[in-house]
Amino acid sequence: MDDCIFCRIVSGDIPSDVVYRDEYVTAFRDIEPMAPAHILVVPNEHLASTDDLEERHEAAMGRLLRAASVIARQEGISDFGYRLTINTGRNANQLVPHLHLHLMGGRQFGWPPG
Ligand code: DGP
Repeated sequence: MDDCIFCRIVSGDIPSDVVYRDEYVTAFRDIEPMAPAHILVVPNEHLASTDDLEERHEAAMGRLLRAASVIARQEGISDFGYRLTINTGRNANQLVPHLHLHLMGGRQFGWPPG
């Protein structure tokens, strides 16, 4: 999608700090980090949110989670733990309408989330 910022990052049209890429997903550092490590993992195919998921996306979604685990090790945040978050829609404050998994680590998080 030409007007989707994350599609343009996936295609390399917009520069970003990419930390992982494969045939299903791309991961890059969040431009407004909320933790010492804050990475977004996105499907290469445009999907607005988890609300658009169909059976054919299961492989990509499996890879999304596995990539997060690989990147967490790569970033050295696995031992102390990390948070994975997907915001879907208005009540969850989803700002970018291209499904993305936040991988955050390097500090203690609170629970419940705000
Ligand atoms: P969400 O609220 O879940 O939709 O989070 C969107 C995140 O995307 C937010 O943490 C900031 C990040 N973001 C927005 N635009 C850009 C961008 O152009 N580049 C990068 N690297 N991150 C972006």
